[in-house]
Amino acid sequence: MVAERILPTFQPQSTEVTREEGLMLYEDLTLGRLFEDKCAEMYYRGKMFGFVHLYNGQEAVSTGVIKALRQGEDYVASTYRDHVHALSAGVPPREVMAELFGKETGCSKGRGGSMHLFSAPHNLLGGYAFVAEGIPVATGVAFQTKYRREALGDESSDQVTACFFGDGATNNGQFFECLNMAALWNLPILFVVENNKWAIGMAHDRATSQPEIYKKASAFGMEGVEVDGMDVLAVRDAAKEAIKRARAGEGPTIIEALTYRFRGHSLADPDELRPPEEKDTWMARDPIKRLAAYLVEQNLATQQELSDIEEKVQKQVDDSVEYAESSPEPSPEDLRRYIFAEDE
Ligand SMILES: Cc1ncc(C[n+]2csc(CCOP(=O)(O)OP(=O)(O)O)c2C)c(N)n1
Ligand SMILES: [Mg+2]
Repeated sequence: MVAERILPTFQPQSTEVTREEGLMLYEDLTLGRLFEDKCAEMYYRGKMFGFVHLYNGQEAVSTGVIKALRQGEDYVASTYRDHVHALSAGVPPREVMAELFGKETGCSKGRGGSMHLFSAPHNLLGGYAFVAEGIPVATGVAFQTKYRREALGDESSDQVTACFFGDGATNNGQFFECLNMAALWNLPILFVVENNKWAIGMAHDRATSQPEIYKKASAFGMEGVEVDGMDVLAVRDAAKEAIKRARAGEGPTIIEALTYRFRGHSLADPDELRPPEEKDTWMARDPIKRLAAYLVEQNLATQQELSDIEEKVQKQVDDSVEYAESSPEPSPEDLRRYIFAEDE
């Protein structure tokens, strides 16, 4: 078997983590995991329709990047694997679950479903079903921030956009076009590649001429970094650097986070193609267990405090299901509503 591409252990001493931050990160990671586990349960009980792509295993990327942003001010663009990005961005679990159930109270009014979570109040620019589809949208948003600041003289326009997508998306033309424009105009954007080694059943190394995606940045004169995507502190550290650079007008960054999904591509995927040894290697690197061990070892939290967080989050997730179940379906009279922006 080919050796796994794994980075040296990140040294958390190089970064500052307070107890408060550590607990906040732990809570967000746990919310992502328990929410997705509940989705699997609800999907198999027939409560959700269409494709549902879970994020288990990749939580450190969402938490590490989004929790380093200014919540509700900076922008987040996602993919079809979007539930956890939405949660990290602050969309209430109730609204996300209701959306997955196709209910009127969902963040996209039940019209979007799993792959199309959207929330204007949280600057969540959406989940996108087409691979790489969010990249030009995010690039446009980063452009408007810069345009407002430089052309319209709005000093308060200093938002940063974080654009998430997979390894498979980096073989799509939109990725290269947007890198070119983002570098050319020094846009305040983070291109966060979640390299989970697979695009459905296609192994990344078989699909691309240069598997180290962060190196593609150099062709555009852009910063590119690789980071251990199973370590939330490492991701947070890389994200903070890139955000600082973007906010200071010093341009975009590619962050290639090396990660792994613990479940199949979607809940309809029997997941028979990935080698068991590969799965074992990555599951042993669970980002949640890793942060828990660090917090306890550093005396930043006790095991009991972490269990209390899990219990609190589980209640929130259970509550989101009750909310979704008891919410109304969209009314047939509203079939044509929300197609245009003026339909608030
Ligand atoms: C433009 C386009 N081509 C093909 C597909 C079918 N498709 C859906 S997900 C996917 C794999 C994408 O893999 P990656 O970008 O690595 O993201 P991951 O699923 O691993 O998060 C493909 C090919 C699609 N949705 N859109
Ligand atoms: Mg992938």
